[in-house]
Amino acid sequence: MSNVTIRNIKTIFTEPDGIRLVIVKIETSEPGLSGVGCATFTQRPTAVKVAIDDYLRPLLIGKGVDDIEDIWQTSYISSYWRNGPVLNNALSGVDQALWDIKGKMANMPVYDLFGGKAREAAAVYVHAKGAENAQVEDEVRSFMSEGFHHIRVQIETPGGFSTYGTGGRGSANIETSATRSEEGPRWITQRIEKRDPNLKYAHPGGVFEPRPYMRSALSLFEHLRSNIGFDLELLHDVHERIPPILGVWLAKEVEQYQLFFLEDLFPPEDQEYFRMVREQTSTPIAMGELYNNPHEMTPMVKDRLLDFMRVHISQIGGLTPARKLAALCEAFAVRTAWHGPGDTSPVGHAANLALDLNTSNFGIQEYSIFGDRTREVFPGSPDVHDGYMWPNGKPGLGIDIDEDLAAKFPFEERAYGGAWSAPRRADGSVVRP
Ligand code: GCO
Ligand code: MG
Repeated sequence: MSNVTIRNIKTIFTEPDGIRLVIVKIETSEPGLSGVGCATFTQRPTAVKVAIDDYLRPLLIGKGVDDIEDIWQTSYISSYWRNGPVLNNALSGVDQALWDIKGKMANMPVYDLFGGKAREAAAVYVHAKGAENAQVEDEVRSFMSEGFHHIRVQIETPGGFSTYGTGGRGSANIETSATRSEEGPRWITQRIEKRDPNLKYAHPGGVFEPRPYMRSALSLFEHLRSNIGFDLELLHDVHERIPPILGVWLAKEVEQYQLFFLEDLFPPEDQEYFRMVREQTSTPIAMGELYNNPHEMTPMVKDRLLDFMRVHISQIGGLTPARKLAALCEAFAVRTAWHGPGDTSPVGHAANLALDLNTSNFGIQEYSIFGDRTREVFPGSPDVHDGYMWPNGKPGLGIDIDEDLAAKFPFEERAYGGAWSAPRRADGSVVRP
């Protein structure tokens, strides 16, 4: 038992490459001993800062750093109501920073604290996208030439539809229903707002129609399998946008393309539909990035309704709960595939990696290529090459933040505070993101 205590808890905002990141830094009573953690909820960063500064900080200042479990449980119930995205991210920042400190005090990487490496490095998947099948094929081939073997593929739905994961045109060019695409129903919605070119938006919004999207996705898989073959793992994210029964159909249709996994076929609210998918197809299912609450996860795991757990570790409160979730998943042969998009900071990726290296039921790690400035702000950012994320062997999480440099990249102004702008059906009704 050390007598090292928490002297200060700082919440740091930085946006080096266009994505708002939230980092917690814990400074201790031991000079020079500090830890960092990811609390990035990029759609609500200021709310997370308030949860840390006004609630967790006064609760934890002066506490010993050793008993992470007690600090986690104390913080978890401190708001009485719990399992929400804001407090969970705040808690995650503190939790990851305490594991970082414990690793430094033990002079070993966090994965060694967890019981050591089950593998040398973590296989990752990267994102290929485009407006045409051939364009996606080019991106896939360039990633393959760099050694990546697992590639997520997303294609823009022709006709100006909004499509997830392509950074596509979406609503920017929607004037009136006259501009409708050739496909799908007539666009009657007037609810697509014109976008202010001087403002940043978290998400394009726009018009989404299930059938045109599904046709373009299936045509992409057919194209890639015919042109590149089956010696490549393909992944795809439906992003929970289609009516559930169509999801059941899609899961069957894609079986012939042997995807590594099909992600977010349904929103958490409709996850009972996975029972139908299980009864009718063996397409590997990935789910979980939208989970905050154990009640959402446990039934899916115990009934083996998914194959890959895609939780965003900071959205459930950090490494302490994620380790337990990984163990629960192991008992039911569910593999981990922790969420790792651009709105997971490099600290969050280092935390993902600590678990990926130690967990026997590791499946794959999502990787969103860090920008150069982001790498500079976060010395020790995990190294990725030959299709794997590699540990640097340093104590703790092996990463830090350059606070002076981070301060040079303050958050940029965004429409609606950076809220996710809703895609809509042609009739104007809201589509889940
Ligand atoms: C993914 C996700 C992300 C989310 C984003 C939300 O699979 O990587 O779907 O792209 O949409 O993290 O902020
Ligand atoms: Mg996703």
